[in-house]
Amino acid sequence: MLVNPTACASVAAFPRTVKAGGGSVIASQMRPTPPDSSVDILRSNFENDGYLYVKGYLDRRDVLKARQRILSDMRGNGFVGSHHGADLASQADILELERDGQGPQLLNRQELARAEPVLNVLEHPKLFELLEAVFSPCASAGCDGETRRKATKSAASPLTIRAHPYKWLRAVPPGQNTGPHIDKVYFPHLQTIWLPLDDIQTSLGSLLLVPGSHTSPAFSHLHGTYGNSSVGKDGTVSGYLCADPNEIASKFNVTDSTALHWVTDDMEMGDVILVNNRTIHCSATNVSAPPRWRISCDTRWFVSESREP
Ligand SMILES: O=C(O)CCC(=O)C(=O)O
Repeated sequence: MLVNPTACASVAAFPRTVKAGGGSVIASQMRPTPPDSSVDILRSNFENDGYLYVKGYLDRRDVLKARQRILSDMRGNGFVGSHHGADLASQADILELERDGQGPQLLNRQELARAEPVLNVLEHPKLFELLEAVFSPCASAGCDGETRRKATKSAASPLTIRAHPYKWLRAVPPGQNTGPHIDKVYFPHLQTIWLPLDDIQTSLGSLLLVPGSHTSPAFSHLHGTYGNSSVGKDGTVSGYLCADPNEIASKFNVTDSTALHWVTDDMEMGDVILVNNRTIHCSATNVSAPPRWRISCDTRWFVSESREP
């Protein structure tokens, strides 16, 4: 299928109507946490909001290298047009949605996820540091960044942090999104870090979250039913709360309408989002014009207290 790029749509202010699966939500802007924040701020924002959105945490140039590698692979396979010459990093207009009935299937391209410039981002040392800051028992007790960095590198670190070898690398075409869910039903013992591998405006399919939904009593029925189920093995198949996020309230007895409040942002390469595994989230539908692939990766992490014999 050939697609002709046209002019870019203008970007609306927040709160903004964002399409998500079978419905739309009004979304406010996510609370950003600056990358140089103290451990206490990182930790308290994550605990209060159920997510941590650290703007510009990774070097954008590193993310661009990863993106370039992915796009040149997609171009080689005919999924990305060649009319942008070498400037692959800034454009990913869709040339063809399918070849021989298949899309790029990046979830099945683990060797691409492990290509050097890509893995450099997906397992960047700073991601280990962020997890250490948020989950280390030392974090709240005035442990400064330098002490934490040393602890992370030394055998004295109280935490064991390992990246899950599987990478949920996605090229999402127009019309698609991931439905509302919490990660606990797929991965009860893992943490998620979502990484935009493009500048992902809401119209391209940014992440949408419900802040506070990990602890709010408004969602106790949801957590006590759906949240205690095990709906999928690897997160690549459904297990969604519903197709339309607006059905969550009636389906899960959420009577406090203020609790179901969505946030999102126009995300940029280098931003990272740590998501509590009880926080309700989904991705916005890709409604990009001109149509483009949304390229991102959800990475999962084992974080546990070290139990040395
Ligand atoms: O990127 C997406 O479409 C969904 C990501 C997600 O839901 C997750 O990382 O848990």
